[in-house]
Order: sequence, then C-alpha cells, then structure tokens
Amino acid sequence: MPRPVGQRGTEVIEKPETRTMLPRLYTVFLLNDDYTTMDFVVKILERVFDKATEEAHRIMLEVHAKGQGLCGAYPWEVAETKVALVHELARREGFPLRADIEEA
Ligand code: TYC
Repeated sequence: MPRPVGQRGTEVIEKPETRTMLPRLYTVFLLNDDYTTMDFVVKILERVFDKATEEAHRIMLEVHAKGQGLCGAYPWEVAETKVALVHELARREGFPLRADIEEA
C-alpha cells in the first residue's frame, strides 16, 4: 500500500510503493513407480516442466533411483496446474505416474 507522505491543499501526496512482493513458492516432485516408462517421464519433464532433454533424463534417473526428484518451484496455482497436467497426461496413457507438492 502506498503511504501518504504529505499534503498539498486537499491533495494527498503518496510515496510510490517500491517493495516487490515475492509469491510463496511450492516445490513439485515426481514420484517413482514400476510401470511408467522412462521415455514418458522424460517427455513430461520436457513438456510440463520445460527441462532440456539432458536435464529431463537426469531428473528421471534420480526419481528412478531415489524414489522422488525435484522438478521445480512455482507459485501455488502454477504448481497445482502442473501436477494436474502430469496426472491427466499419465492417466490418458494408462500410467500411474504421480507428482506431489511441498511448501518450499
Ligand atoms: N521406475 C520406472 C521404470 O523403471 C521409471 C520411472 C521414473 C517411473 C521416474 C516414474 O517418476 C518416475 N520404468
């Protein structure tokens, strides 16, 4: 909110707001399973999370080896939308791939 810093006649002079409000971020993780193909996970990482092929492959292998892997940090609505998209694309292909959101 701009705050009044003075008055000229009946006109209130306001100092322009200069602080930037940063949105709270939420991390999105992909979870491992035994049925989703590696190729499909790489495709999801490229298309939904904008990863370059090499990075998508690295994240996919991390999920495969460790059970989960970080895809990115986003404002709530973006994180929610990406998770819903992952679930919908996986459902369409008959894969059980799941993604999860945590507060960053
Ligand atoms: N574990 C899967 C397989 O061996 C590959 C996989 C990787 C699945 C990452 C999900 O989020 C995932 N086909």
